[in-house]
Amino acid sequence: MMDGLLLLGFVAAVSVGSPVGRYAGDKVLRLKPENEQHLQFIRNLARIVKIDFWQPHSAELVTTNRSVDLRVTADRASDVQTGLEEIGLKYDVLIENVQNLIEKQFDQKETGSSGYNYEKYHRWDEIQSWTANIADENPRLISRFEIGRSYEGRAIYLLRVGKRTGSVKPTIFMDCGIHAREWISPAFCQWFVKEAVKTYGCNSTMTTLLNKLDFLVVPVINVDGYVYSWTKDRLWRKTRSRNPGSNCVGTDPNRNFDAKWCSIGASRNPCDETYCGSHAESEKEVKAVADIMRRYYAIKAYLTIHSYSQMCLFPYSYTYSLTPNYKELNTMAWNAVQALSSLYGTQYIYGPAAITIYPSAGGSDDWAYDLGIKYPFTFELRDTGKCGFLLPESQIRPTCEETMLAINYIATYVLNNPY
Ligand code: 9B3
Ligand code: ZN
Ligand code: ZN
Ligand code: ZN
Repeated sequence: MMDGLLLLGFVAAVSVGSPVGRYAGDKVLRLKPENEQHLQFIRNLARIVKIDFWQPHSAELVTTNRSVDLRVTADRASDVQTGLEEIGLKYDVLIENVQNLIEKQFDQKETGSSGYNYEKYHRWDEIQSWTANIADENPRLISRFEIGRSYEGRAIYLLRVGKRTGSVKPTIFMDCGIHAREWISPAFCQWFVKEAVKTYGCNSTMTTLLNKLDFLVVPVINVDGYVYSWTKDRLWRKTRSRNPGSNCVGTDPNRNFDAKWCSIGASRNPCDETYCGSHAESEKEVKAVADIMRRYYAIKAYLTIHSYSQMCLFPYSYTYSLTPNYKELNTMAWNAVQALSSLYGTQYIYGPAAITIYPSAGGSDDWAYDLGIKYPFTFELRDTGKCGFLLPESQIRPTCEETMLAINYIATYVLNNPY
């Protein structure tokens, strides 16, 4: 049997048509390649059929003994499954029908007047008004700034959260929504700000943190992508900037930072999910965040929230080399995941990103570290693939509650270890 070639007969087709039902019948499979033949099969698949890698994010990063999550379109699913079975490539079906899972999340009705519902995913216009309202209602703790505009002209907001003391405080920068489809991420940034204002003055940890530190929170960096994930394509990852000479849209903002830009684990092809852009910081959204971080001297820790995989990652991604403070970062990550799991037992893995998830350049955490911020962490929140990016709203609360423990641990560490 000519393994891998049996799919050659397929016509590569990009799914077009209305957003409604775009993913009807699509499956997410978790493949477990064990040998070179299996890898070859997956690479061929990527070439011939339009498949969407969920983890890792591109075909080149596929290796043996590491599982690969990918979405196959409905029309190809059974052929792909047959192919996998023929070459003995073991797999699980993580999601039977992607569209069904998507629709569950769009169906929910607003709860109405009882205030903002932090246990739902929200559209950008709602999040935007939320940033204004929470700042207006908590003037002693929160100020809102517009740090730039997206490619399509939307404002990118930064909330400064912390008791005003009149002097510069050690600061923790946290961003959410770099990747459009990772909806739990903006939900977490909102949860964090809500918890801060709700528990300030009652909870002693939060009170100390907000008295002595400032948090700079960007609830959604990639606003255009986020809007697009609500209106056109729930599984959109990148920005929405146009690429001259190509019909493909968008750059991966987490490959666009100026950290050994595009040297590994990123693509020069605008049609790929990990396209690194035309140059470092080509994306206005990335530039806006990088400019703030360059200007703001007091940033001691950088936290960036993604999903999914349940991981706490730290630099480097662009090299297998360890940072000089590797031991300290590793201990912090260990403690952070301990704290997180203490609530519901959710297990996280942790370590330098290159070995823990995959090597890739242009990421925000590596860039922050090289800028001189000693404590940068990427969190990949729930789950481990059962729903992936389509994490149900019922998991927003537990995910955010447990993640708060990890963030509070890191913030307390930063407070107690000045530099
Ligand atoms: C990727 C990079 Cl480049 C980094 N420096 N840190 C974490 C990651 C993983 C995320 C990504 O952008 O692929 C997970 Se969605
Ligand atoms: Zn809403
Ligand atoms: Zn991400
Ligand atoms: Zn991710």
